[in-house]
Amino acid sequence: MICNQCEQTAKGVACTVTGVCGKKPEAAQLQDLLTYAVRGLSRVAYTLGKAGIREPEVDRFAAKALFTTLTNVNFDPESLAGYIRRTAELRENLVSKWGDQAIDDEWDDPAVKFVPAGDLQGLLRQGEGVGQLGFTEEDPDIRSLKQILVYGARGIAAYVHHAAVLGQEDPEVYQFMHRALANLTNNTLNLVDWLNLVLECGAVNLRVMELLDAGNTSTFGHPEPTPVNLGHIQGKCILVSGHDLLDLKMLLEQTEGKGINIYTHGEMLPAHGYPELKKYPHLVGHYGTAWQNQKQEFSRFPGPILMTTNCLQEPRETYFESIFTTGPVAWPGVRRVENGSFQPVIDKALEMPGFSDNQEGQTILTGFARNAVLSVADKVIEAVKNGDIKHFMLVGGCDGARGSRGYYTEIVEKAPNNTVILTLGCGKYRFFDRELGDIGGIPRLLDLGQCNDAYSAIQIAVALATAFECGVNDLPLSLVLSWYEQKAVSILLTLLHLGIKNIRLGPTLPAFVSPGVLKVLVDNYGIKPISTADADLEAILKG
Ligand code: SF4
Ligand code: SF3
Repeated sequence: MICNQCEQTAKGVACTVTGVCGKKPEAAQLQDLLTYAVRGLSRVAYTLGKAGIREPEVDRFAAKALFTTLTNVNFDPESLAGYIRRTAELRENLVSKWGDQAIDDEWDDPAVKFVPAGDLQGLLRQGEGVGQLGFTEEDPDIRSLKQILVYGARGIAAYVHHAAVLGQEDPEVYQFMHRALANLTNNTLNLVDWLNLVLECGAVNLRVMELLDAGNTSTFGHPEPTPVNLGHIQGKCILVSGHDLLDLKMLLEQTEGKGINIYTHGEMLPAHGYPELKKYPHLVGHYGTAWQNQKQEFSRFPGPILMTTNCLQEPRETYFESIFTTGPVAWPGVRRVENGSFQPVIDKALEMPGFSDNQEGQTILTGFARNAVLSVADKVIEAVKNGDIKHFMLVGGCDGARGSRGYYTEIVEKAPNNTVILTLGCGKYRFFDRELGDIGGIPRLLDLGQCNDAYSAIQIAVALATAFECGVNDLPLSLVLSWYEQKAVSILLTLLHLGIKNIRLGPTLPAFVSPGVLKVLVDNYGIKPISTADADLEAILKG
């Protein structure tokens, strides 16, 4: 196997024997084969799309299939084999329905004729044969750009799926997804074409984030600043992790009046700020600090755990029994919740002990999405003008296992009192419970939400730039980002598409960015790796 798509890749180069994430070679081969099969499907869908022919079922399935290839989402060979077969079937359906219109001869792609083997062993052999997309390309920079595009498209696919379940879709987004994959075998593209395609991926992701924002706010209302308790109360309980707010809403409805308390974990924390979710009195608090302590915290939680998407390590045996997954998340032996019926999770909660006592916990704040922040924009602008706020730092992105992620804790702790820290994503668990006080009533630590809420952060930056009559790059705002998996790649591409400069990125740089491509990013965007918290803070504050 060869996989290099995430931040924790072995030796900073590639996982070759087994994944640092726990992905076995079998799952890796099947994910490669699935991506190959989706490429074939996309080649056909792209051709039809150019003629104005769209098949929403194909579009949605392609996005979900790509989503399953993200880090930590699907390690289940049987599940992956099912996706592979369905992908080929959908492609064949398109070809038989639309005939000649489904195939153009602009360039060939053998994936268009891919026939899945009849059994798992056969699929594994096919997976080995196709290798990972982009690795066969000889030019290291084009290879790198192809990989960035595939990983960016995977990130887009995840956000597309989240937006689609909330009824927000745009055919143009699907068409780009198909075009991106279809072009992987187009040999007429040169380095500049590839660079443009990668930046376009960022532009399309901005549209997806906008759709997701519309889906979240129209379904759950605009987040409001909300205190969240980190303790627990006596009684039966369920822990919900991941990004899917609709799953949480359905679970809250189905547990109403059953004496079961619901706690958020990881990327679910911002759920507490949404009016249509916080109205449930049995959404009682937040438990756990994500990555570093996940194993211990999950083993100790006295109720079932619902994983609605990734951003977490695969389940370890100690708490295996109490885990349930939804959506595209599938791990071998772990039970899945299908069709929005959470009864198996509820039954498990009633069977497990629950918390035996009340524990008063610290209170933290969430819910500072664009509406909440912009409603006090006057106050913020005033504080900047009179010098009470000297600098904003967006310290956001992903969490992960690497010890050097302590940098993010340190830079937040050491930031002077006249700085405001904006955060989003699961990287906030490195500092989310720090008490940083406020500046004239404006909290110094503002939680904008999930990585899914990057649109909110962009809107806030754009509004500040408008207020100060300058560009976003001229604001007293620095971006200090942490990445882990492919959704972060798509967000980074969005920031580059917007022309955002001088981003600090860590804890390590992506293994799939070649020296040549890195040089382009450094020369044109001033992107830089994080160094030490002290040195970076000094440079940031010097401005
Ligand atoms: Fe390795 Fe990351 Fe790929 Fe897992 S997803 S196999 S850790 S590069
Ligand atoms: Fe990053 Fe997945 Fe959590 Fe969702 S993109 S923040 S790890």
